[in-house]
Amino acid sequence: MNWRTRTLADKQTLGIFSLAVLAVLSGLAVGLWGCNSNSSNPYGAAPGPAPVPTSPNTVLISGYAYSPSTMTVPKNTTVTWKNNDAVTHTATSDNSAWDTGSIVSGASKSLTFTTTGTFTYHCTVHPMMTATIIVQ
Ligand SMILES: [Cu+2]
Repeated sequence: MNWRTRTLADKQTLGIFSLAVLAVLSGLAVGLWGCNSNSSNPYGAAPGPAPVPTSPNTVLISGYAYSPSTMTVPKNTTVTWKNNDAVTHTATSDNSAWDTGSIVSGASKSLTFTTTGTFTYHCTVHPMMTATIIVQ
């Protein structure tokens, strides 16, 4: 009677031990799978460079030049000049119809064009800087 009981007890112990081993092994397997899953997780990848925002009605002043040198916009469009140079510039209509005035380094000035026409303009500080706004 005693040996049977002990054998049964041993079997139960072995059974519990086996279950524990299985549990640990499956835990390891899940852990490894989890690690692999994390390392290949596309959401963990470093984000790419942020897209450069485009300003459709902006004239960039850089290197003593307006860019674009010719811009065509619909009537009532607000055009912005952004000065990326280290010196002050202006955007001044050749016929004196409009003038941004001084745009210091890093600053922007905006004008709204309410009449159609082709406007050549220049920088009063650097008259060799010229460009054109076409308002349709
Ligand atoms: Cu200038």
